[in-house]
Amino acid sequence: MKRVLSGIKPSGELNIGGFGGALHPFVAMQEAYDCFFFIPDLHAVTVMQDPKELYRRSRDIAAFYIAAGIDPRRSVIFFQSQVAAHAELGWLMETQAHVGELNRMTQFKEKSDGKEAVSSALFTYPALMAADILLYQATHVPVGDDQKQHLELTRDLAERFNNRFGPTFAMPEPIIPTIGSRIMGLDDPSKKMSKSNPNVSSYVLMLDSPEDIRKKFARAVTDSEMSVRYDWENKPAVSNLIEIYAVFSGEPIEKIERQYEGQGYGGFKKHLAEIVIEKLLPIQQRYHEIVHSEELTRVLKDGAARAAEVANETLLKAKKAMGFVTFE
Ligand code: AQP
Repeated sequence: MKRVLSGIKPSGELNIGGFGGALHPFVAMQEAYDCFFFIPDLHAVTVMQDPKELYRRSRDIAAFYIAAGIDPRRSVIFFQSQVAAHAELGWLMETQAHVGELNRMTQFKEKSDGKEAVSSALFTYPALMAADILLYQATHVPVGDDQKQHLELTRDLAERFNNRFGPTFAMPEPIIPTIGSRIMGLDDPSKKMSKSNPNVSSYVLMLDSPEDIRKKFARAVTDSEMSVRYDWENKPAVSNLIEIYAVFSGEPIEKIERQYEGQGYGGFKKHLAEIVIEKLLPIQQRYHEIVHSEELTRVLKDGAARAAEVANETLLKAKKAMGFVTFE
């Protein structure tokens, strides 16, 4: 059985980067995999979160999962903090991870750079991420480009654990979407489009209005060549826009290049905005219908119970393998 586990942190407002690299591929994956999609709220608190905002954003992400097309009858949707096995196996995985390995994680370096007080949880985050994945015996993990290093560490920890204590965890493989795995900021194509970027023009939010989406694409940086050509090395800003176009239209890159050949950026950017608006409108509508609903609460309660059943079984296996006294 092929099984997927992945999630989107409720650490900010969801933008089209998270849609391209995560949500959009999640929906398609339901066809081929047994899927567990969680809201990694324990990961969100590795940096300071306002409690009210965390609460709102956590439900938001869950509502976006469903609004975008994740079907709760087929896939398990749940909050990480509601399945205690995550924190428990996270601790056990910390005992397997080396400080040197965690020190090499580029995301930690980026997120801690220049900060005075950095939580120890931000440093040990990859051990908890390993636990998230290994608890479900996930065979595949869809990740954006920036999460590849963390998944490599998960594989190393799984292998180390299995060698020390006997076969316990499945070895997860990454699935990196060919298109949309690295959507960059609209203001600066050298930086990932990120929830925590303070510059509002750097991203398009899933809930942005059509006017804001049009404005943001109109202002997006390009270059002076005036040709719609996909070439990340020499034309990163335009390549990023083409990539967003491809994710939202489902059209191949070459077709997009041909369609806009010999035309400047004006028309291309206008069409891009309309394509994004067209895709987002029904998702926004469904999101508003369910975000405060009892239906969403029911889905999440049911999801937590289904997830806990699988997770607790693996946790028990891991604890027994390590020599803990258990009475089951
Ligand atoms: N810009 C992006 N392009 C492609 N994929 C992306 N992902 C995030 N941003 C982009 C992918 O979405 C999955 C969930 O990411 P996450 O929200 O859990 O964490 P993140 O990567 O740390 O996202 P942000 O937006 O940068 O949040 P902050 O700023 O709070 O850390 C992952 O697979 C990610 O690769």
